[in-house]
Amino acid sequence: MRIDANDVLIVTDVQNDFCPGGALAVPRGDEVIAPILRIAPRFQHIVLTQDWHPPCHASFAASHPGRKPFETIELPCGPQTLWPPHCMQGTAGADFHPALKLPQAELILRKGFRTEIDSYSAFFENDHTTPTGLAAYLRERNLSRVFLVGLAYDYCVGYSALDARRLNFPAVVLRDACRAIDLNGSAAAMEARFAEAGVALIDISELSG
Ligand code: VGL
Ligand code: ZN
Repeated sequence: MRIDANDVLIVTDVQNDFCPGGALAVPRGDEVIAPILRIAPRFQHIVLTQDWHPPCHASFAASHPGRKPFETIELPCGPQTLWPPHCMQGTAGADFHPALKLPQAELILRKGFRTEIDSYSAFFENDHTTPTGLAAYLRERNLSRVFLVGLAYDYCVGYSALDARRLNFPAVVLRDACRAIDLNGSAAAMEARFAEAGVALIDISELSG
């Protein structure tokens, strides 16, 4: 697959809290950094996303007395998996991993900043209707195809890819530049949804140009 001038690389949530030693460490999460740095120079446009929660965020188990991390509860906008507090605004855990050196990135898109609602996708909050502004940004800049990498494969990368397709952007997930949380089969479930939605799933070795 050839990379062209209207393609954008969306680097999802490569933050300290999602890497080993972090508050919500994705197994081997830091292993995405080397492949991301290897392919980044081939893209003319890069967007970074940053999970960015206020202190008592609705996705934190600690915000729901008696609840534990990795349980699911019902919120007004639907089911919500509860997480350990992570990526709190202004903390070291919310910083990008120090090895993720991508100064050429053109946009840092923060998400999950409203207390009452989570946002896995870079395009919509978890009500699936409140836009983050990313679709309008991409359209206005004529960035028409999205390539997705980062953390976590089965949550923020995955939901961003599905929403990209819903908005009619061709979407390509670079599988070996992602790592999954894999909670109750979530990685396999997301892959089934990729197939249904027309998300292309390739390894970075399949990129050319
Ligand atoms: C994510 C769970 C909670 C992610 C963010 O980046 O995939 N997962 N917040
Ligand atoms: Zn989060």
